[in-house]
Amino acid sequence: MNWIDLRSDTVTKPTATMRRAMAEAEVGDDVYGEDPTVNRLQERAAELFEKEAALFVPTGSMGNQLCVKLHTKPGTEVVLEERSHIYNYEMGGAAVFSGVTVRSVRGENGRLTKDLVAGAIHSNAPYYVTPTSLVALENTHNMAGGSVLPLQIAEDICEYAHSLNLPVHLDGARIFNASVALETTVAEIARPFDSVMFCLSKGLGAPVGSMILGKREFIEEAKSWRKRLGGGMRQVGILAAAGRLALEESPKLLPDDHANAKRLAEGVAELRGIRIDLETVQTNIVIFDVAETGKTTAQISTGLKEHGVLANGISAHEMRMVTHYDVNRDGIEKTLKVMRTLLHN
Ligand code: TLP
Repeated sequence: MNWIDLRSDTVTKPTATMRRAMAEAEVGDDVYGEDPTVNRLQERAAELFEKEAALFVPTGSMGNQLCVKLHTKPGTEVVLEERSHIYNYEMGGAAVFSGVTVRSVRGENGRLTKDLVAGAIHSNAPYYVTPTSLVALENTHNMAGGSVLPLQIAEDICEYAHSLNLPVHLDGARIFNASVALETTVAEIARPFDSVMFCLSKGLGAPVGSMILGKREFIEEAKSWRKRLGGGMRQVGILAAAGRLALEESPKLLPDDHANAKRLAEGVAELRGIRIDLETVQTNIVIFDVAETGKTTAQISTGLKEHGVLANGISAHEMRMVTHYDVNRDGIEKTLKVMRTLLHN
């Protein structure tokens, strides 16, 4: 079946051009630093993000966890948003690899502010209070519906944290979506942060891979930790070749994904029993509440699947649909038609 797969933008398949580039990639042993395709990707990412250096890593989770590890010491605390990926979907990695605890704060639409962060930070507190070692933000915020963190808010948080000598990490898994929505460059979004992680393998369509960016020394140390965790890869230029195309070509396609998400959101907003705040749909993620439809998300997922549409619940009453280049406008209209049938609208 030709599925309309809205479970995530991680399901995107590499394009024909990516596959060709992968087949033809010039490769070497990247543990020796000898893979020219990986080296070019890292140099290009650093240039694009205006950071000193970049490192190709297998996954976004590993990228985030490497940054948490390098910024913190065991027995300290990371301040982050309650629904953030680092906290909820990295399997306690921060506790396991870095020995840190987490202080989570709820931000409206996933947005932390300087005041919220300031209220959560322990700095210059008595010795028996768990000290904060890191602030971590997420832009776009996945579980807050792909919402965007405005530049000024990020800047204020970073300035405040830096005034206390605390580093700030950005989980920018979907930073290119943020850059489209904010109409600015990824370098501008990344500017106040000490480290940034972004994914090549989500809406940008590469089959595998994420990158972290920061100061040269930080990235050198990250390379050692990547190896220690078993992430030292060999002829990985095969993947970096797809990553390079994802980086250069795919951002141009993201506005279509955002327009499709908007259409999808407007369509579901018309259905009886569905609650959605259209203002929050700013990028490629649509989250809506089905509590008043009389159906659970599991029932809706099953119903959709019977009609060729894949979408997951993120709780008993909230569904998430993510648009990407493998679903076109017809797929969105078909999804809405199936939703109307399922909910008897
Ligand atoms: N997100 C996945 C799931 O893990 C939830 C998805 O389908 O959206 N940061 C953010 C903000 C993410 O959304 C994700 C993946 C990651 C990090 C981790 O990336 P990977 O899956 O490459 O480890």
